Amino acid sequence: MRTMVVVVNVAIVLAFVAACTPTLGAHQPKGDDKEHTNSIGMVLVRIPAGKFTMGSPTDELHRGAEETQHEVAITKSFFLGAFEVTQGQYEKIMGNNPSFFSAKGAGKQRVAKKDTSSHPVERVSWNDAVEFCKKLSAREKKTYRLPTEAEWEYACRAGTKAPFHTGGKFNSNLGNINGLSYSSYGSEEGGPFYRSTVPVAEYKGNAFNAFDMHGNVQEWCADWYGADYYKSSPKSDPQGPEKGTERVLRGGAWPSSAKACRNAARNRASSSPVLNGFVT
Ligand SMILES: [Ca+2]
Repeated sequence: MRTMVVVVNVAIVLAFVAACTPTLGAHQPKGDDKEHTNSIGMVLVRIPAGKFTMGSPTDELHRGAEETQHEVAITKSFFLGAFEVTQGQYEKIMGNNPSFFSAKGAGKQRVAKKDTSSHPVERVSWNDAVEFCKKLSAREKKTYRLPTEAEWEYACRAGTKAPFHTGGKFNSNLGNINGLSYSSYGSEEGGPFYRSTVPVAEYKGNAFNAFDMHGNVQEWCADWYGADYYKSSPKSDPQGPEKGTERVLRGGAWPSSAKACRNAARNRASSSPVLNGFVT
């Protein structure tokens, strides 16, 4: 069997439920080696090697100074979890479900009578996410790891240079984010605000067939966070700073404004306490 590097999105944050279906929504399975389904039903999509401009242009609305644009090459294709890791998948591997929005979670009244097994797992620390990958690797006899920050942005953009993989506008009709009108980007359009996670893949995926890259729950990356790292990072397959105090989180979450969910938007948190910096 050939060696395959498999990258998995593991999500953090918290949630509350809305209308949910236990299916994988808009996802359409693909054949051949573009997609892999593992023994616990995780679908992984092949992200091709390529080059892209990481970071945001200086005229991008609401950009951060740490988003310095630079050219990056991803030299090897890899498999990325098409969906955020679900509560059901996490429990199968780790034997517990730490999610706020679950039948036994602190937010259980908010998900009463809901099956949250297809919601993304949350309240997962970076250390927990790494442990999940380790245990899953042993079970599947393939290497699972968190994506690097560069791999994450490359996969999220899926060829787009705009602020979002959907283009220049984003609001809660396009992903599970804060639905108040001031939270939209590129327009004043509001939308639904579920104040919770929703099942994975309820919204259209990007050109790589990756879902919920903007919103629902934030996703841990492997890298230490470095605000100035982009100014000196290697051009090929950057792995993040050698040292740091916080790990990278990407993509924003259900309570986020669209600006925090941009392709280039960078967030970070301590790797062990689960909820540093986050509120329910
Ligand atoms: Ca997400």
